[in-house]
Amino acid sequence: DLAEPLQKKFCFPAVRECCSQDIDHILETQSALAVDLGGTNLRVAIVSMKGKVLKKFTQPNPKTYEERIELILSMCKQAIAEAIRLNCRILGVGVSTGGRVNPQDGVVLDSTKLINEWSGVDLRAPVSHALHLPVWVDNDGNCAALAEKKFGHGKGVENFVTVITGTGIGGGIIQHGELIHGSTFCAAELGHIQVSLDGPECSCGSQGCIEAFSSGLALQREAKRLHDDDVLLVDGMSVNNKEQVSAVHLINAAHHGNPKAKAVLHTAGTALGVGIVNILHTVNPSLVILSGILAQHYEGPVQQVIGRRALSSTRDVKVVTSDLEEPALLGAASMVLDYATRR
Ligand code: BMX
Ligand code: MG
Ligand code: CA
Ligand code: ZN
Repeated sequence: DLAEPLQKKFCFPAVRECCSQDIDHILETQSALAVDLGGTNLRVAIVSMKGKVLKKFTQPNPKTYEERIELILSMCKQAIAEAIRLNCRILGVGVSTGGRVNPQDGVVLDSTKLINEWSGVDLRAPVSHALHLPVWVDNDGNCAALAEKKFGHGKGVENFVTVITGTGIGGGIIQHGELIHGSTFCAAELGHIQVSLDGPECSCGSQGCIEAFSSGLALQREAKRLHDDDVLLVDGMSVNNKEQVSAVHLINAAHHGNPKAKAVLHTAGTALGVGIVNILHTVNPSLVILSGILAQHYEGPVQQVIGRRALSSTRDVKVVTSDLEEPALLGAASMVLDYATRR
């Protein structure tokens, strides 16, 4: 064996196999910047290869294009400084955003009024120019599906759907292991599945969408309505002056036995369930993953509606609540991590 005498002669360290500790180290230090633009917040995070959120920054999503771009860049710069401090190597930036996105071009095509001044926006160019990093962009619900596929209940599942409830309702569809984007990048806008011919107005301009019945904003609207009529709060509940009435108050009131709040939640759960039955009859997934703040409250009602209304061939579908803390952010990161480590 020639290696050993040569090593001694030239004093170079023994070439050793990459051990599991090295791999752990790489998985911890190779990271992505993830950005999530929602109806309420703008979030930027450092996400490791293993899907750990190492650091997260949150601000309200600004109302104008200029302020929003400026804040994205300044928060990313702050995150990059933090990444250097944490000894993380940033491989690129993944952006998850509400609205229809052309991921090939990194452009937001159009948006509902949940995000103002956010149509025909090239996100890739300004972000990559300012940060000197490659940039990937997709719709937030689609990103949530990517996160479930890489880190969550969707691992190894060929056909599944995810529905994420936040300010609005986002969706993502994995068919044969891949996201579907559709002919004009508007596939899987699951929040705008319509379950009523009239029904409440939606932020998209239509009415009767599941987002108008079951989103955080919809529940807040109903909570405010009940509060204005003085029938929201029951014994043991209060809303102080500074705090806004929100979906959380509605859920609390329902748990405290308020029949009006219970009725609102029942309608919300049924609307979502009917919407999901329509999804089952369109793409026939084997798994539906619910995520976001309201997922736990909706799991039972959705299963009940499926039991009563879905065609029998689709009824074996599993409905689960996500165990990921931040699906949209993790999915944004996964676009970077999957690409950057492709061989
Ligand atoms: C809206 C729509 C979707 C998005 C969903 C969830 C816009 C700006 N948004 O239906 O594209 O997936 O909201 O968004 O058109 P969030 O605000 O709840 O995160
Ligand atoms: Mg969101
Ligand atoms: Ca989507
Ligand atoms: Zn709508």
